[in-house]
Amino acid sequence: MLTLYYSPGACSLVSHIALEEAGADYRPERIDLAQGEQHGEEFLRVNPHARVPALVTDEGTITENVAILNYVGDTFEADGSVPSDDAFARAQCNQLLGWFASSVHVAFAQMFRPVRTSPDDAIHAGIVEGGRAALTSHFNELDDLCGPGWLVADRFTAADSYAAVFHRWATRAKFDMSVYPRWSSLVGRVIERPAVVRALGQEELKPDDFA
Ligand SMILES: N[C@@H](CCC(=O)N[C@@H](CS)C(=O)NCC(=O)O)C(=O)O
Repeated sequence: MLTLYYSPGACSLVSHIALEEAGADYRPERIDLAQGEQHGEEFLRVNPHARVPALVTDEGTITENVAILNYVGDTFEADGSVPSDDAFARAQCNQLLGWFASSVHVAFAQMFRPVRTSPDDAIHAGIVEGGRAALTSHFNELDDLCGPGWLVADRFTAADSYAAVFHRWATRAKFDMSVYPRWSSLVGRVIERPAVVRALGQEELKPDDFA
């Protein structure tokens, strides 16, 4: 039995969708980030980095979305995670996940939480502005990568659901999403998948949030 620690709408939604796509037997365990539950003793025993997602398996705990998604891909060989049957598709997917986790996600954090870059309030506006500028460049690149199908080898992978999570965050951060029609249409295809609808339901999120 697996346990997924997640927070509604956080990057953990990507792992949540992967488990639903795989038909895995797992228990979703909600962590309230706004209430600081990630810093509580109980959760720090699960993930000392105080972050979701974390996946508890019979063999031990896996943290970091990219590691969880590779584990789910290898274990279940289903759509929605990382391809396990094609070395090039696997590399393409991990290439996108690596970029998303190490650059795009980090630019969102810079914009949402400038205090983590510097405790000096006086320079927060500049840090936020830098995050927004980096995101604008990432978004343009992402929109260019989107075609009529999926991001990787015409199969639904975690790269597509990660792109949908970013789309929701960007919408909430009041970016003008009308300038990213290809990315928006990819998100439309992601959110109509039955497994995605189930994961959103468990997190009490509405598909409209992604529009
Ligand atoms: N590198 C980690 C980042 C995980 C992460 O930053 N998760 C956020 C939610 S999207 C979190 O738990 N934030 C809690 C906090 O910042 O206190 C991964 O890719 O899994």
